Amino acid sequence: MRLSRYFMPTLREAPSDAQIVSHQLMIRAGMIRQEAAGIYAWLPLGLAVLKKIEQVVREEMNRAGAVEVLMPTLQLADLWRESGRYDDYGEEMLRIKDRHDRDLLYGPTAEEVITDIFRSYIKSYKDLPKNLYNIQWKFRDERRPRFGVMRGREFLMKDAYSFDIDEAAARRSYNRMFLAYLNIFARLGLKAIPVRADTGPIGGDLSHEFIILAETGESEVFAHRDLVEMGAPGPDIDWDGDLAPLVAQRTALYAASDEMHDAARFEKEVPEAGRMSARGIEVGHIFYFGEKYSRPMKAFVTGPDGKDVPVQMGSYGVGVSRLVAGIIEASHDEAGIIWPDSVAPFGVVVINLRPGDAAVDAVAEQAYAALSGHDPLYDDSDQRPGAKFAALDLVGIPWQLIVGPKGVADGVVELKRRATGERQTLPLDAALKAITG
Ligand code: 5CA
Repeated sequence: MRLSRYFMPTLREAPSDAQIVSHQLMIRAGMIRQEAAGIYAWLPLGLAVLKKIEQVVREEMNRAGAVEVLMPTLQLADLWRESGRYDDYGEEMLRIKDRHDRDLLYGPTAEEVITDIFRSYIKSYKDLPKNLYNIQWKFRDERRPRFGVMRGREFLMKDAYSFDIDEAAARRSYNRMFLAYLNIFARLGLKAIPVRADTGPIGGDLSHEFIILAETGESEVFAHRDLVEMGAPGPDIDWDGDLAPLVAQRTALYAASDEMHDAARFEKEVPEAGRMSARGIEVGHIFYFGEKYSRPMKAFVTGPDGKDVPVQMGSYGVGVSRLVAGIIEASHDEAGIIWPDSVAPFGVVVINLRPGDAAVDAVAEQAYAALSGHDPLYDDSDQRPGAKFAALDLVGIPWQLIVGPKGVADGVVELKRRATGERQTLPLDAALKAITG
């Protein structure tokens, strides 16, 4: 992509209502634009990151055996009347009437819709287990939308739903998601702590939140330090095997969000040096709630003994748009964003310091072409070098390959790694090799 044709409206100053660093940087980098309170347009750079995160989430869900669907944003109120949640959900639900005076709503989550889909097709234990997910916009009319896309009203969520014949099988599905979540967050360069959590309006008796540490987070977590240091299980585990030990290894160590925190237990179970309390951002939340929706909505399956039983369900959410902000909170410096390679909007930017100079143009174009497999941005704009460097540090592309007249005369370019600030002067071939590995 040539910067001269792209749309990357960077700003020198953040608006005064942007209180946290991710919100400030997302606005300054030209990633999002607020259209109404808690409702954002995603500009090209923001959209590129959002799509990358979405893809990481999708790959890890598929690996864990989940299957993608796409449900509508608008849902029938009648489905929510069946589950009993239509009235309970309260003012966070955006209620809409169509031209026939039918009650619709903009989905804040999709347990009812997926249960309706499930019950229309699946009648036997032989077709279980199933895990269906979608990555779709949700709307919650939050009382206090704030911090940009961190707490929006319209936001992108990955929501998965598991269906099993009995509780033991449902726990296996829960464990699969628990471990898949750790892998997702690790691939995004994040350290996520699974903590016991309250189930709120989703319901159920077993639930974990996944929290990444950040001072600006809205949640408070209390945890054993060893859990924070424990790595993700990695992709190569046996997804159909017994995952309980891997989960138990992690759930054995104390970790709780503020609503579930038990100070006495914390002090008893965790030696003083191992106690950690910190603020964090909830980026995922998983629930096991059994029959809460299947019983009232009559999603029954026939078991091996010929008896019909309500299917056992769980649901599993990831805040995809929130993660864009969460990653920035975890990875930035005074100059701007530092994207992990896995979600960077571009892999590399080729910076032409003197567009119009035939020799410099030739080298820059050659570099741009050679990097075509690495999502390159080509800064061919005629801004002064200082302004280019400031804007490109701000948007956080992992590699900067700088082509200027002096270097070209000497047969070299400059290569800068955004994360460390490390710079090297080297021949173009060597620079390309460093980037492409
Ligand atoms: N049905 C379940 C799981 S699919 C559910 O809705 N869970 S949830 O309410 O915890 O939301 C899942 C994730 O969406 C949260 O962990 C959070 O990361 C994200 N999320 C929730 N509300 C917002 C919001 N207002 N803005 C941005 N992200 C949000």
